Amino acid sequence: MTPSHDSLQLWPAAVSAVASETDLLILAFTVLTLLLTVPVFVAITYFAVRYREGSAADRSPSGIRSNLIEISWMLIPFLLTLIFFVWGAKLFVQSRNPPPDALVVEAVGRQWMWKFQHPTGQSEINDLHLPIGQPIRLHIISQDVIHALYLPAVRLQVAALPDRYTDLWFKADKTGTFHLYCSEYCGTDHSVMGGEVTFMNPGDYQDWLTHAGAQQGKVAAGRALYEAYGCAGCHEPGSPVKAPSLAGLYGSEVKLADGRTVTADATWLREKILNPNGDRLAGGGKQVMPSFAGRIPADELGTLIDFLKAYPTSKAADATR
Ligand code: HEC
Ligand SMILES: [Cu+2]
Repeated sequence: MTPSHDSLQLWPAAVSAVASETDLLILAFTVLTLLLTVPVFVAITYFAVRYREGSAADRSPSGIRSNLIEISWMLIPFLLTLIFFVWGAKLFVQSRNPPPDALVVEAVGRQWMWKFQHPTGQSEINDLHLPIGQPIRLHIISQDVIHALYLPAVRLQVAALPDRYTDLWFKADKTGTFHLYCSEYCGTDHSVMGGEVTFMNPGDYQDWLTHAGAQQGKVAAGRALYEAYGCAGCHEPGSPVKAPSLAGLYGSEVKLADGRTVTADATWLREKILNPNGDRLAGGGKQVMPSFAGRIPADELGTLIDFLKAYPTSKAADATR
């Protein structure tokens, strides 16, 4: 499923016709640049050696004066490079004009995660599942600073701006899982702001929407929130903060500092996350957990708690990432 993170890919896989055409454009332009520059450097080297000081070369004027030569050496390379201008402009204009029948997926960038919402309502965090053989339009906005959504497999990237929508559209025709990045430096955790885009056959996509998209995708989304909101930084074993592990917490009995014992159900968890200074734990150390009231939208808090419910089976949650 996962693309190989460890191998160095100089030329990433291309999954759309536009991506292949972009590669061809780059290759052809590289070849043209070489054709125009290599002869110049060869001539410089040749003449530098031939007419070096003290060489016995013939230095009398050649007598050749030709307007045809002068005009053609300027005009031909100019026209050749112009072909690439037109070709590049065509691809650019095409990339700005999504077809009206495209499937619209909402994308929201935020420090430091991507949230995607499918037209049928399912949403996912950092990962994106899409069908092939159909135009897809990502309708993108940012909730805070400027980010940029970059999908190397379709050779496209576009800025995610806080004050206006931007679009990115493509039609993939190969299945597979590829990287997805934020390509605009946006703060401390910019480097982890990304995930994977999975292109699937339309049937598998429908399947994903009804099953994974609704259930296990939710746990994976909750896990992404658990990391994005910094919970993992304190609560995972090995963190410098002595915060209790949250694995297996759901449904267990929690002893409080005031002597009461409560069950860690959804309501209590919600309250503890929004107001960590209430219901202090028995034997707890310094209370350093920040309040998340007003910071986590209600739907995301629900997703986070879904993840905590599934946390005893955290291996399964990891597998969905
Ligand atoms: C800066 C470190 C820090 C961060 C970030 C943090 N926590 Fe905590 N958390 C703590 C500490 C410390 C406690 C123990 C509080 C106490 O003693 O009452 C705690 C307690 C809890 C508890 C109660 C645990 C128990 O065993 O009953 C829950 C649930 C919890 N945190 C969830 C979260 C979630 C969800 C997030 C992210 C949205 C989060 N925490 C972020 C430090 C942190
Ligand atoms: Cu970013």
